Amino acid sequence: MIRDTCAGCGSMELFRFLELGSSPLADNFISDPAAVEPMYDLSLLVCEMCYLVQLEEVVPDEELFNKDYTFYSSTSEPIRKYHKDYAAELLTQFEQGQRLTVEIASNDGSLLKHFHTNGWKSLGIDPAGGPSDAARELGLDIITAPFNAALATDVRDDYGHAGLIIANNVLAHVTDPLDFLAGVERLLAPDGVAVIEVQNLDSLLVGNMFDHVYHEHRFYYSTASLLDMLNRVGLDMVDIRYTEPQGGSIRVVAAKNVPHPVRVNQGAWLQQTSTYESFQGRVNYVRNHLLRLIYEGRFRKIAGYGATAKSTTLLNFCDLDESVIDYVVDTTPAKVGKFTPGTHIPIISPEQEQEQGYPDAYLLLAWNYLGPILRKSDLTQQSSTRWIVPIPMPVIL
Ligand code: DWN
Repeated sequence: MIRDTCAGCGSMELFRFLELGSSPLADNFISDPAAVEPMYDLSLLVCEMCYLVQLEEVVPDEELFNKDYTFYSSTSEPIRKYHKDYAAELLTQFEQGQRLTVEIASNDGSLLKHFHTNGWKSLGIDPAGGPSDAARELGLDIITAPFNAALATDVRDDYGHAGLIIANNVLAHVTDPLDFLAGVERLLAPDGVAVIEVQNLDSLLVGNMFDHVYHEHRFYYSTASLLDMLNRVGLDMVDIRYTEPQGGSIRVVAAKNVPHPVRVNQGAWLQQTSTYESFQGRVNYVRNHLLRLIYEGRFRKIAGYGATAKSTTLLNFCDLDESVIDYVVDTTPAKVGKFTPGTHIPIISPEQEQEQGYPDAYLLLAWNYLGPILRKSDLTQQSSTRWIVPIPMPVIL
């Protein structure tokens, strides 16, 4: 579907400010490099009325989030730790007694399990079959379906209102955010709270994080555009904080009938088209500078570190395929033995890499974990291995 009206306000005043060309599905790691992969245009639009940023081409859910979907939260150590800390905060802050806690986009139960093991009445909702099955193996009650207002009615009728709804890193992934939020409002108890976390558009633009643009991420929110969407369905902000995941995220607590809603001075810069006009130029510079570092570095052997979804955008936009990158090393069993989408670079495990020897340089595809990875690598890699960090500005460490 090619978007020609804004998903937030319905305006047709859409300005295309980022073009990344044709790209495969970011999490579609393939088993056969000769397979024909579906490719889709990857372009970003900003609405010049409400400044909601959204993908121009929308790929259907059934192509993105099916049983072969390879992203399992629990396979990423930093995500596991983040979820444990996140759950501990909510368990303390929002005691529910026997009221229902619902996590929308519960994936493999990495976050929701902490509520279940603490005796909270909990329910997970996720469209991806594989991760849902993994969550059920933890004893979790899971509905395998995309969340929307219609499903919210069914859940409310079957389970009752929810005192706590958690929507972590999902509002960017839905096809109709207003319908999604209307469902949150419908399922939420009158005095309930919804905790919603999304990647921060502010960080994406300032940090040149163009690799965070891929077909799973249909929307990109600033504080102002997120608040606008909440208000359109009768929700308001009770609290807001800025968190680390994905290079910088926004976490809001939303509720109904908020007597003193929180307001944040977003800064006018995100409410003017000129801000977006300069982004393509910066992205092109990052690509050209990265290619200069790679080709002028005269590294005999370069490997990718972390087969991230975002690396699909980076590698395809920069034309970095198996002729330049020897392999990608990744700790995720479901990805090992497969190939990167569109660029067909083989993915190997750390154990396989140890057997075959380390590269002269790593292209750090999981740059959002720079700290933990460098600390860990000091323990395993030869000290002469260099690190090419692509975002926010390419640099060699
Ligand atoms: O929206 C999404 C974000 C939240 O998470 C999903 N669509 C998919 C996923 O995006 P991603 O793949 O870019 O997420 P990560 O967590 O940045 O991916 C990390 C990848 O790197 C994993 O495949 C694990 C791997 N890894 C590794 O091999 N060694 C990670 C670390 C920290 C490591 O030390």
